[in-house]
Amino acid sequence: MTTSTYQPDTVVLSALLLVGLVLGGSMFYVLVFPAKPKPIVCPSPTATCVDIPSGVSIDSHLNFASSNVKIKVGTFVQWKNHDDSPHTVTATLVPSGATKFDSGELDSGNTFFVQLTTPGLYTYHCNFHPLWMRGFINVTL
Ligand SMILES: [Cu+2]
Repeated sequence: MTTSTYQPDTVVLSALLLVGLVLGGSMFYVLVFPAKPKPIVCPSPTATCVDIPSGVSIDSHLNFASSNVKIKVGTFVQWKNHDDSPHTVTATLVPSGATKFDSGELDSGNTFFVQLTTPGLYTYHCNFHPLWMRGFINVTL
């Protein structure tokens, strides 16, 4: 006859159970409440607003307004689509070391923003109307 010398320690088991619950709980929280980008206030000292004006999809005399902005490095630019057609804000040229941005399809009434942390000249256009929807951002130190 043998007797098992292995006696599960209830304290250890409870601790493991607790750790499991905490890890599982935080995973649940992360999955159910994913981090959302903080909304920005525009206009503000740190955010420049650019409008996508109504009618720009059919009127080639219109453009991003303003299509040429100068901002301080580390601040934001926010675009808002006031048109009833979708547009995009798609970087075409960025300073070396900077990441190209692309809003994807920006539907009517929606906004898109970027924070530019590399100084230099950025150019962008709308993928749907690249012939007349072109903009510049000059990011200064
Ligand atoms: Cu467009």
